[in-house]
Amino acid sequence: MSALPNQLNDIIEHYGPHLAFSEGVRLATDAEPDKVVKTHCCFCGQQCGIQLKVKDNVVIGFEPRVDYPFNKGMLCPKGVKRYLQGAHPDRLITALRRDPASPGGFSSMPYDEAIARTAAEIERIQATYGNDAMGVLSGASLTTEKAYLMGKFARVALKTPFIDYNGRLCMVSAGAGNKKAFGVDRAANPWSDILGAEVVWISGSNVAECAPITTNYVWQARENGAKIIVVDPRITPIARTCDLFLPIKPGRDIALFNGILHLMIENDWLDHDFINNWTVGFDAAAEHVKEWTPRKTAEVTGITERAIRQAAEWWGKAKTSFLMHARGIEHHSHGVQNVLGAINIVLASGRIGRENCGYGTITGQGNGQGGREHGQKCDQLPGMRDISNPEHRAHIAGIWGIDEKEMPQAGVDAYEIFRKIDRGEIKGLLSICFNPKVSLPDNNFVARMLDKLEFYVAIDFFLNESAYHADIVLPGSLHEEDEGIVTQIEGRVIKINKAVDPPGDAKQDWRIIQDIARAMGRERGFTFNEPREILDELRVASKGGIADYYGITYEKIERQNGVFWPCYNEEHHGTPRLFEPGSWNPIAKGAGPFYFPDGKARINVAPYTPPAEDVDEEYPIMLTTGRVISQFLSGTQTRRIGPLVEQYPEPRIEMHPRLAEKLGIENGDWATAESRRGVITLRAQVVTTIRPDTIFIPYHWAGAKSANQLTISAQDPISKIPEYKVCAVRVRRAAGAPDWANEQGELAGQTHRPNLVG
Ligand SMILES: Nc1nc2c(c(=O)[nH]1)N[C@H]1C(S)=C(S)[C@@H](COP(=O)(O)OP(=O)(O)OC[C@H]3O[C@@H](n4cnc5c(=O)[nH]c(N)nc54)[C@H](O)[C@@H]3O)O[C@H]1N2
Ligand SMILES: Nc1nc2c(c(=O)[nH]1)N[C@H]1C(S)=C(S)[C@@H](COP(=O)(O)OP(=O)(O)OC[C@H]3O[C@@H](n4cnc5c(=O)[nH]c(N)nc54)[C@H](O)[C@@H]3O)O[C@H]1N2
Ligand code: SF4
Ligand SMILES: [Mo]
Repeated sequence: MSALPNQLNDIIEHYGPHLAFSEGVRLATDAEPDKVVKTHCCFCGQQCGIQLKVKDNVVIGFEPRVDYPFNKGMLCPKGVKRYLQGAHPDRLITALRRDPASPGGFSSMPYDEAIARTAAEIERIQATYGNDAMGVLSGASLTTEKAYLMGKFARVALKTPFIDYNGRLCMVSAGAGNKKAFGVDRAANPWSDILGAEVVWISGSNVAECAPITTNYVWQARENGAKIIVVDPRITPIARTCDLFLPIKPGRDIALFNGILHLMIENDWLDHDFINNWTVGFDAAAEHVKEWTPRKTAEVTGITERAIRQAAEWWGKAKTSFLMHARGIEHHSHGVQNVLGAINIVLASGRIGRENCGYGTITGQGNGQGGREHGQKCDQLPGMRDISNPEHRAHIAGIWGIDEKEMPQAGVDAYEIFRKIDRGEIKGLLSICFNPKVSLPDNNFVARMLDKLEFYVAIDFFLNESAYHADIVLPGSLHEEDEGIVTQIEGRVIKINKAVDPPGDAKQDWRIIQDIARAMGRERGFTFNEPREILDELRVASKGGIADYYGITYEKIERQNGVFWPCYNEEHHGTPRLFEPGSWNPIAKGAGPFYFPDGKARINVAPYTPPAEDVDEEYPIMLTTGRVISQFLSGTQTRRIGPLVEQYPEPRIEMHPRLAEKLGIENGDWATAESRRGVITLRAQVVTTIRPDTIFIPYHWAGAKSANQLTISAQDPISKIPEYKVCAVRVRRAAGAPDWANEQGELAGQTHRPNLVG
């Protein structure tokens, strides 16, 4: 039943040039599949193994995949329903051009014409304003091959320094902190090390909703006797089953880590041998945390002194432990300092680089790890190389076949690209796998900037809210329509396998990028015939770098069920646990386990600074933002999957009963939250699981329902991550229902035509 591509030609002929989307298709989910393809989930960084059932070139369902060791057949609700995207009526199957006369604002156009127009516009902009007038925004849901290609495309084909990616909103504080402390940016351990830890410390992660399979590791550890410590302004589902909950005030985590280190020192809960042999900087940090007495820590963090002492004692006395954190401590204007504070208490304990002793930052996007290693970051070249390092530049220029002098220098972060549009410095934008209009802070500004562009081309499989501002939209590929590698939460490189062909005129993303290069006459270096060829170049490019993939092949991944990088050569099996005593890496060259010339880790002084925008009389309440289990990121994908929409149909403002009472708001009432940047009216969800001085809004919706109307564009000075996790707002009971409650359509942030099948 319902072979989507077979119907496409008929549909295209029938609807003619106004066709924007594919026709709805009912999935016969109980049909006998033609084949079952082993691959991974398209959503979060855990990359659960999954098998897709395929019939007539359509994914019609899934089966558990029990042979993959990370999730052993388990999936969360998103993984279970992901297959409903492919046959969704909104799936882009032709190129689109902006057409105000068309009811949807766009009409379809032949793919080749769209490519020619894109190439001509890029050439016009670069001829008029210079190469630097083009910007590129890329994404960490792309495979590593594509991420690599995007970095190369920007620097070699477009010759612009201005490429950055949506991991800028996600993993960069973790990455910068890890590089400062360890010299390398990857989870230090396989997750199996969680199971035998005596203490599991979780800061700023809603594990059960955002890294659902990790919950299972934490619970198994608990069954093995581990004590679980959770630090969050909200009693999240994982916090409900923990042994010690620290209800921190948003934006104060560094104070807590400094307070814990203070108590570790005071009670001599330290591993002196490890500190002396394998770290640098302890004394300065010890001096700095002297002032972070339990009393001062309690005052700043809002956590009781007793709870702080208890956490320090459990952590300090443990023989084995695992500390993990996610965006709750990283999405801050001092996100890097928070991460350094977390790493300091790990290094002081000496519990890293051994079985059951570890540390990991919880990766967000599907390829949040691989997507941040091979050059789509503004200051980076493949293999986690540095674009400002002459040797690194020469190595990569050699592989790309260009003169090193031709290679652009470092660009700017994704938000700064928008400021450059504002200043008239960037005139043209190509985005792929990024929805800045929903996901960037203070997004009314972002929307205005998208309109200010002379030319904007977006590549996606759905018309996301940013692409509504585009001149040309090119129909890219869904996860199951292409193959390639991604690197998941533990640092394990795995393989995405192709299950179906892209429908209609949709193309694999890497083909689209190469088509644009060819149309500009800049195809040199962009003539790959398959992802495997891109990987082969990437392997050589990464060789000798920190993220060394040289020994990783599709075959080895298949054979070993994944390969942990670094993997130096064909014989090497990869490196599941980093920093083991006696281990070798290309920076220390045997001097020690950490990625610095002396082989030692860095303990950094991590000073506390308050959030960029603290509360005051005018805006007395803290707003923090994040996720719910059934929705994913900007919601482009999950707001189109009916069963997920039903699970949590619209954003709500979470508030404590005491705050609600003070404001005269009851559960389910319309409430208005207002910051210095924007205002939003949503229903109140009155819950006892949040601090009374803080409200929480999930951010997966667009338009009038978008939390990012309120958030602040303050950024961490080192990582440039936006401060999504705290800004100041005021809240009141709304006079009535907001306009959006009566409107339909994407611009109101509604999900249109959710696919209710399945
Ligand atoms: N269901 C679902 N899963 C996802 C995603 C999704 O969109 N939906 N996205 C994926 C991606 S890209 C990412 S980055 C991850 C994110 O995964 P998480 O970081 O776990 O998710 P968030 O909801 O952003 O924030 C985590 C927690 O931080 C808390 N928090 C807020 N402010 C602070 C603070 O100042 N200090 C501390 N200690 N905690 C604070 C919030 O209350 C929240 O519970 O999830 C991944 N998985
Ligand atoms: N207020 C607030 N804002 C936040 C956050 C928060 O906690 N609070 N979290 C931030 C974080 S951690 C993140 S990661 C960002 C996410 O930021 P976004 O870039 O908005 O993330 P997505 O929703 O994944 O949008 C990516 C787009 O890529 C498309 N896409 C997915 N896979 C592919 C592919 O393989 N090929 C192509 N061509 N397109 C693809 C999707 O359809 C979607 O339209 O949001 C950030 N914004
Ligand atoms: S936990 Fe993440 S990877 Fe696993 S099924 Fe859910 S969304 Fe997919
Ligand atoms: Mo993320």
